[in-house]
Amino acid sequence: MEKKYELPDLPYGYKDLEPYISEEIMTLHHDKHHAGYVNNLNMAINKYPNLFENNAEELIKNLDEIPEEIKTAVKNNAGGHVNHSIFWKIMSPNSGREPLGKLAEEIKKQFENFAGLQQKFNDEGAKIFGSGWVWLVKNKDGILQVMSTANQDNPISDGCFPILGNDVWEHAYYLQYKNVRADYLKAWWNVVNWQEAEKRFTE
Ligand code: MN3
Repeated sequence: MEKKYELPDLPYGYKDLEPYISEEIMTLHHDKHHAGYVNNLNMAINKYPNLFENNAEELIKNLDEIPEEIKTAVKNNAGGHVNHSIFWKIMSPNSGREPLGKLAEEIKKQFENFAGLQQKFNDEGAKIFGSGWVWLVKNKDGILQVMSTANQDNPISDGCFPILGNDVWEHAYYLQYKNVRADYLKAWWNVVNWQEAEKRFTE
């Protein structure tokens, strides 16, 4: 079987985000969950190998062009691959703890201050029923906005560009935070990679 899509390495060690995200969670999350999305995506696309020309972002931007037989598999697994590839990069053991540069200015403009963004983002993340993601995106008009998506959907399917995203599937936090998703959402800010966020915002 051709294997076009590949699991990226974590840009830091499995235990480097402790105490906020445990080594056990990071290991399972990357090596089992993300790897599963990549494998399932390769299996689906292998039925229509001409689609291997598309990177995973292109697949989920153009779901209308995916054959019906594999559309759901592509939506879920290309979405899972894209979402997690972003997620690992926008976290870091050297967080900086505060937004930087142009992004920091824009956060002030849209949310009054950093705390305003955190509040809105955490509320949105807490509200998600079942599995999904909470995002800070640049919307179609270039304005910062907090939004959520269900399952492995990504804002780029709605024409928005994700700056930050937090995974609120139970596999992302349950082993450490149990049912208290709100504590995970709060702790997560300690590992946000603000340099990467600024890069995404200005690119
Ligand atoms: Mn996940």
